[in-house]
Amino acid sequence: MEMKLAPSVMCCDFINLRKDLDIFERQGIELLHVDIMDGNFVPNFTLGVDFIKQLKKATNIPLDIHLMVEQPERTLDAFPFGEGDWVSIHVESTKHLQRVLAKVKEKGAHPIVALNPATPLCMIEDVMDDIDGVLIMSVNPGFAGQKLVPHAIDKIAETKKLLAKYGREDVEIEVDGNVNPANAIRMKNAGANIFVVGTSGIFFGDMEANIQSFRKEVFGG
Ligand code: S6P
Ligand code: MG
Repeated sequence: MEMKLAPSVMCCDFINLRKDLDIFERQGIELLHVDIMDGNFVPNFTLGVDFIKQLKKATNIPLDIHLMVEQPERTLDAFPFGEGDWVSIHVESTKHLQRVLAKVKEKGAHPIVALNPATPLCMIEDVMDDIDGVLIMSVNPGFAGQKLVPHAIDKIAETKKLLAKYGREDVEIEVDGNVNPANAIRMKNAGANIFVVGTSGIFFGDMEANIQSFRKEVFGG
């Protein structure tokens, strides 16, 4: 499975966003992780529809849109995603999970089913045919800069097993929250291949050097 690095755009310097995007493009970043929060599903607000529209004009890097909103079926059509993009839908956010995941697929994007730390893995068993990815939250969503919920590592390993049980070894496993190199090595060994990196992974000091050393330390190249 291809290893993918997905910097969390909410951690960027918005006043100098072009500078960060240039670094991501130079470093061959695979996905841009875009956190959408509605102040309801999580107690915070972050990026929105207009921001994504501008981001799409500014870069060709595919987006990884993480929807932390109640009832995403009500607002999904407003988001300009398509071919090559990834969209995460939280199990806890909708009564109509299958329908929302299918809609993401219909729009040409890769559907990912996302789980909060306290949500059991069995909740995804009935949408196995509808997903290209599983997002295991390794912190409770809402804020950058939090500490790893340790159970997330075992949950990644359980996800890997569950996917194999359903013959879905092609489904990618993403992790989000406190993905520093040391945690990421454990996450990778457990089966993750998409790594959302924020304040603990790359957004400090020399970001470009941090991306390079993360790849080397965690991906081995
Ligand atoms: C959190 C959000 C994440 C953060 C990321 C930041 O609710 O979904 O994508 O931006 O966790 O990384 P870090 O290293 O600060 O935890
Ligand atoms: Mg996120």
